[in-house]
Amino acid sequence: MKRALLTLAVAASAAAVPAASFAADHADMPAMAPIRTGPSITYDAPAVNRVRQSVTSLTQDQKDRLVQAILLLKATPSPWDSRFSWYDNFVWWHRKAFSCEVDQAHMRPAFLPWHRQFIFMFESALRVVSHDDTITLPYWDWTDPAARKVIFSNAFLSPNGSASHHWAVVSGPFRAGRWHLNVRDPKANDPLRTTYLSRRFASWPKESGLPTVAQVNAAMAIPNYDVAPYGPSSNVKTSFRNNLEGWRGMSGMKCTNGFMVPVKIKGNTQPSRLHNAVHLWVGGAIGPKKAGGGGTMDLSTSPNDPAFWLHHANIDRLWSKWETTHGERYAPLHSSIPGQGLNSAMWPWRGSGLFVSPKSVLNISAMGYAYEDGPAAKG
Ligand SMILES: [Cu+2]
Repeated sequence: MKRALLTLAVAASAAAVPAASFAADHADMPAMAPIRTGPSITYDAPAVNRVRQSVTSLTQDQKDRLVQAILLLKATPSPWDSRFSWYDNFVWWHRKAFSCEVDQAHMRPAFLPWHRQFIFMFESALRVVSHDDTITLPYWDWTDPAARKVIFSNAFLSPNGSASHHWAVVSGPFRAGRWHLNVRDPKANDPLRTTYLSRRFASWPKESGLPTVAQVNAAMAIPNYDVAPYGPSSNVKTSFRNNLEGWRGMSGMKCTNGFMVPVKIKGNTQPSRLHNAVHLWVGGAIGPKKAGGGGTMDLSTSPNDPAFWLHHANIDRLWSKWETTHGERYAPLHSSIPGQGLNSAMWPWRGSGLFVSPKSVLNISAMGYAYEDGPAAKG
């Protein structure tokens, strides 16, 4: 039965491959439908502090409750946008953040604050749908091989994709037939447009694998939050943000097929690092190479892979450790690019009834959460 469902999914995606224009690609979702004013849940500091744990310190019961909450969020309508489930609304925001008209969450200074708010709201949503205030997002310390084994197992977020099933994930809670990708990338980014989760670990030939302790330490030692030109070409020896985000050998960015993409310096073959390297390690190389051909974690819709949240919890943890060492510093103070200045409103939360700027998320203790290996949140 499982096999039959999977075959259907593969056949459907193969049938969808014939050429379509960019406009047709984007016709799957309205371009910029207004997001309705937010739900009656608040994201103020809760009475009970949230402590985010390493995946290696979770009990099986905690893992089970997190998985159940994720599945429930996937089945609950979004309070902001009637086109989506609550889970899929997050995937859509992440995809839209890459579009040329929004262009706020990646390759720029707001990368860290934008994702801090993004995963905080996701964590809040899990707690709301499950009526379980003990749920917090665990983090994935990629330098610990034991963490990887915990995450990618049938007992938690499902294993690697299957070579004999087009790298579809075929077992565990997020297997094909049970976990369906509704919001997908446009075909220009994702020629396969599969409706199942795909992973092919460590398969990009020129990438270097999961981050090392030395790479993490080198990023953490940089005292400047970010430096001009505040993009993917910011010097990784002096820009903490760009070092941690993981761009290497880029000259800038440009709008291609409606999405902002980095531009490589000619002849540069430096592998991605840290944040970017982890996305590429999980998703891997799957589809036709010339079109990009990435697995789920490689795409603008990467939150379709539930490992996304654990990966970004670790990015957020490293940023908060950096803040403990170097202070709550952010740059630039002002920017003509939307969402990038210290006090700029970030998309899309203003449309959801929330004013969120980089400054408003600099202090995780004020937001009401902490990491188990960091300073405790103020009560
Ligand atoms: Cu992202």
